[in-house]
Amino acid sequence: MPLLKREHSASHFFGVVALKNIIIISSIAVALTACSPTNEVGLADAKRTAAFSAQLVGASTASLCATYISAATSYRSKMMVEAELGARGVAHCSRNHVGALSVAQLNRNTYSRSQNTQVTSDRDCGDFSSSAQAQRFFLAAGGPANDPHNLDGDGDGLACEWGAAATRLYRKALPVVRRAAPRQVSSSRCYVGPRGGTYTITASGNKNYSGC
Ligand SMILES: [Ca+2]
Ligand SMILES: [Ca+2]
Repeated sequence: MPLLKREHSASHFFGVVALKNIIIISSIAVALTACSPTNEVGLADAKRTAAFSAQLVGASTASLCATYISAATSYRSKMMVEAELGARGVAHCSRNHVGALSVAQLNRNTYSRSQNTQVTSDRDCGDFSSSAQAQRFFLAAGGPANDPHNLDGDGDGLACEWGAAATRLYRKALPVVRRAAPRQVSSSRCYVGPRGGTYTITASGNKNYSGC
């Protein structure tokens, strides 16, 4: 039985499986200790990162979101989860906007990667069905510190066109700002009626004879 499953229709069973997924993914996510995008990735960490990336593909969206919003998840892991969520077109997890982390990286860092290692099976942007998938692969292969497949030519830490795609996803999740209808405000000003009585005007426009 695989460790990770996609979402199931039976709600109780789904709940149990989702909880297992969250625990498994979260444990790997926390284990990835490279919390800064500028950290070099060691060999052991590279293996854990590759394993984590493989787990993400089979994980349910619910467990991905739980890992994405967890305070215990490292920054690097969140970037990978964000890419997987983006590949699925998920715009938000609870109140967290998917794409926000990647958008925050735009125009922030430039990676020179002068010591890139050569790979035998080179991948290009056109080999992926989406820039989000390219981004997850890029991170799993050592990005953003290393880019052996040369998927991030401008060196901003975002593979292929993921920066633009993440921006569109992020904006899609932003709430629509609606202009509130003008509210009638009650007045505390006292008016004097024709027979000498005093009154104020309520919010609904009626006279309030006990308002003064
Ligand atoms: Ca390439
Ligand atoms: Ca880039």
